[in-house]
Amino acid sequence: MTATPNMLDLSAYDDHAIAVLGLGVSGLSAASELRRAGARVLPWDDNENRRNGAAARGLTPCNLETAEFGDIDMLVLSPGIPQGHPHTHPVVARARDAKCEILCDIELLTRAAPDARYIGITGTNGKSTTTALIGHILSELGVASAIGGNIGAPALSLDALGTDGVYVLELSSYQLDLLPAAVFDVAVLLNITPDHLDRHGGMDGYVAAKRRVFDGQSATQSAIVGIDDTYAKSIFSEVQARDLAAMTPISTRGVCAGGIYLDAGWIIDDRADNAEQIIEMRTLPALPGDHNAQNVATAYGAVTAILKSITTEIRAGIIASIARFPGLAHRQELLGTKGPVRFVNDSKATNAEAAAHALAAYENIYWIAGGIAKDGGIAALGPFFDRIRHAFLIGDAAEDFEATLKDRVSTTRSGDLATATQQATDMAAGDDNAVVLLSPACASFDQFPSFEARGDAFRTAVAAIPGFVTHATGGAA
Ligand code: UMA
Repeated sequence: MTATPNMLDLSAYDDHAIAVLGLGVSGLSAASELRRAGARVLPWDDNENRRNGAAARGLTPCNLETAEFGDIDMLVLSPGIPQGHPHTHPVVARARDAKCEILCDIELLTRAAPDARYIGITGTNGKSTTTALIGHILSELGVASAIGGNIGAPALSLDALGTDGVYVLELSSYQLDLLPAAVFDVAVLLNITPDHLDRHGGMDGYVAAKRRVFDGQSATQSAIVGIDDTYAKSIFSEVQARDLAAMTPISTRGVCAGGIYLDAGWIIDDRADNAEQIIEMRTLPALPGDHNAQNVATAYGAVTAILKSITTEIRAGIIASIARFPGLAHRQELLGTKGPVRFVNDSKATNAEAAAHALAAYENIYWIAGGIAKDGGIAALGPFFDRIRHAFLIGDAAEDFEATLKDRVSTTRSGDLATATQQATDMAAGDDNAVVLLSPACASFDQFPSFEARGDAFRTAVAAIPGFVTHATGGAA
């Protein structure tokens, strides 16, 4: 079957037998697109509802636990399916025994569009914001581009971009383990802290997966690496030993010779050894905090690395575009203001570690928190308690959080989000520099179907406050 202009050309897989295990977001998209291209797709999911959903789309399930892998060309594996730790999925074991290639949808994208250019972004934190920011800048510069991968849009759902197009792909450690041949023109590692350790058999496995973003790079590709943690810094040293086109260190801890860094509130570009001031972080209300300085410095580095030449006008365009970036919905999203009081939606903060970023980014915080707490609750947030003027507690965790905050932060058990929002607004009124912050440090499922629904409910509640003014650029995902 021939591809229409905007569709990826997967015709190379015409009549190939392709097993697809996992029929969630990425698997269903891959199975549908491969079938459209003429492949003989063998779709399977351990969840019967997912199988039925696929069947309703004309994808007839095939039990891969009994299929003959000797006759199958490749296995497209969903990233969430284990292939070593904490166990190996039996279908993966069968595919390996038959020497059947195992990969994910992102690898197929790179094979289907070999002439496009690719920016791959990984790291423990900040991947989504950096991916979205790079995509935003490229789009405002008029560069044909698309963002996808772990951020949400599955790789094979992206448009065909042509030779000069740029795919900006957020890569999880799971996906990096499923990219046998993909090489990124610009490979980005933001940072590494312990995460997903059960899936990688410990820290060494997790770091090894992250390192894969640089696999296959040579003299025509470049790398950008945050050097503020020991794991990423050590990878920087390893990759530096290769002869890449460019190698840029990123730091938010002051001067970083030859790199891009945060110093005295400014992002500085020292790649040409001239310490040029690029953008002042306080002019970016949608990107508060040092972690966002890392994201901005990295995005600036990635965009300037992928473009063929940077004129003064293009540089100015990049800087203006960063200033216009609205931020990601539900991630420290500035919703708007009422007088001097800012309202920030950080509903994505479903655990204490995520909430710590927001609490570190503001002072005079009127904090709305609670829901279903994770192990350890909010004990780890102690260093930020002095920034909290009052806590408005909702959901199942209210009692436990009140006990943790006792003697250090005054609290109100608000019960639900609408009540908490009203109470926080009333109390914050007249406090210059106040922030009403929804950063729950909890899952949402006791009161909402998802963190997105919780953030949307907060958006609705603040929009109804008399005198509330929506942030000019805020709100886009
Ligand atoms: N399944 C099985 N057997 C198993 C395990 C799962 O059949 O043993 C099936 C499930 O029943 C389900 C499907 O596999 O139907 C789920 O596949 P998946 O978990 O790989 O998820 P997708 O729905 O395909 O979404 C994936 C990413 N999910 C994961 O990596 C876990 C999404 O990242 C990504 O946005 C999407 O592809 C599009 O590219 C989400 C994520 O949570 C946001 N990522 C993790 C993170 O950010 O920490 C890594």
